[in-house]
Amino acid sequence: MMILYDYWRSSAAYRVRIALNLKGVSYGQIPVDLRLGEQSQEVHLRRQPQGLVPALQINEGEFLTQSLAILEWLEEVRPDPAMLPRDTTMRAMTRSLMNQVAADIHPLNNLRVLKYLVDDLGISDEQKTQWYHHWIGVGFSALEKQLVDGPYCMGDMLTYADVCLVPQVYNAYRFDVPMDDFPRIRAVYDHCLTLSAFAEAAPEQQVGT
Ligand SMILES: N[C@@H](CCC(=O)N[C@@H](CS)C(=O)NCC(=O)O)C(=O)O
Repeated sequence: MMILYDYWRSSAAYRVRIALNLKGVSYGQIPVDLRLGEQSQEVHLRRQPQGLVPALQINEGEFLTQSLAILEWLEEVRPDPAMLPRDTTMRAMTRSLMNQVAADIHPLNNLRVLKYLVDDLGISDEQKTQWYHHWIGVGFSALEKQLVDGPYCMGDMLTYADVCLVPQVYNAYRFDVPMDDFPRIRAVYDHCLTLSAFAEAAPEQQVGT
């Protein structure tokens, strides 16, 4: 059985939990407590040399890292149900949305970045919140313009774009980002949470919360 090394509030791990559920893969979970710094311990660095979650153990001693790489791998080994459109243009557009969340929005607001801003550069908690809200606002404003009529990011088809978006929206709510200007994003989020694959992957449903 595959084992996901994750943390309940990690949005990168949340993406992988949703994808595993959608693909119908049963998996075990081992929490890596980011609050306690377990991600930087030697034992975890052997799984994920960057000191991040998630890491997915697919065989004894064999780990996959980087949530988008894991999503793509799952699509290859478990093509049904498809999480990327068949049409090559739509596929590229889906991957663009995935990358906007995972490569442009999320890294700026990751724990280690926020910690560095506070601990090393000495910004206040208020400035940290301002930073967080700013970069979510920039990213979501652009995303909002690209979403077509729902219920999903890509219209009728549930895709990995939704799998990436939902955890980021969860995080935005957690940090009290004003969401009034993003009705399409909110609609996708609300709809996805009605699906069991998303609901069961939610942070509050994980052990060690
Ligand atoms: N690009 C990576 C990002 C992984 C990542 O940043 N994980 C965060 C949690 S969402 C983490 O482990 N942070 C630990 C830290 O910042 O020390 C992926 O998609 O897997």
